[in-house]
Amino acid sequence: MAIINRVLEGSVRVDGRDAETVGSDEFIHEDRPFKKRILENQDTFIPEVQRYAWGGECRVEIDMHAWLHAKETHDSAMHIWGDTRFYEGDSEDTGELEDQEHFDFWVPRSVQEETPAIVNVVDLVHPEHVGQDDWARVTFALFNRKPQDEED
Ligand SMILES: [Ca+2]
Ligand SMILES: [Ca+2]
Ligand SMILES: [Ca+2]
Repeated sequence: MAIINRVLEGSVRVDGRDAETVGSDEFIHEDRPFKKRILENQDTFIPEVQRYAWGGECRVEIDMHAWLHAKETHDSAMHIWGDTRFYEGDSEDTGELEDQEHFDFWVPRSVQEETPAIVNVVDLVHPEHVGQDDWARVTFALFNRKPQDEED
């Protein structure tokens, strides 16, 4: 039996602010591309989009899963879900969890080249002092494409 698969492709971007009481705030604007073959009816963990750190004190972690549904029942739509976590502490490796949000959305088959990406936004915030919030925004921009033969 042929193995059915599609390619989940696009980017996961993190924008955020590390607020400072002394000196300027520090920002992240990091857009990471990725491309992953997803097999039908199989939980696929996507580790490429996991960790974004900045400013010496802030970090966002993303755990992301994909499930490709059958063409017959769901027209090969992908279900994407996972968790985002926002840490702020005395280093970028801190264990101080300030906020977390679950995400859960679908990426239908991108039928043509010009089909726009499916965009899903997750906001995280660490209310520190008035007007001095640390925050992060995770933006998923994804396509569900047919694999090309040359891909592995
Ligand atoms: Ca800070
Ligand atoms: Ca800092
Ligand atoms: Ca903290």
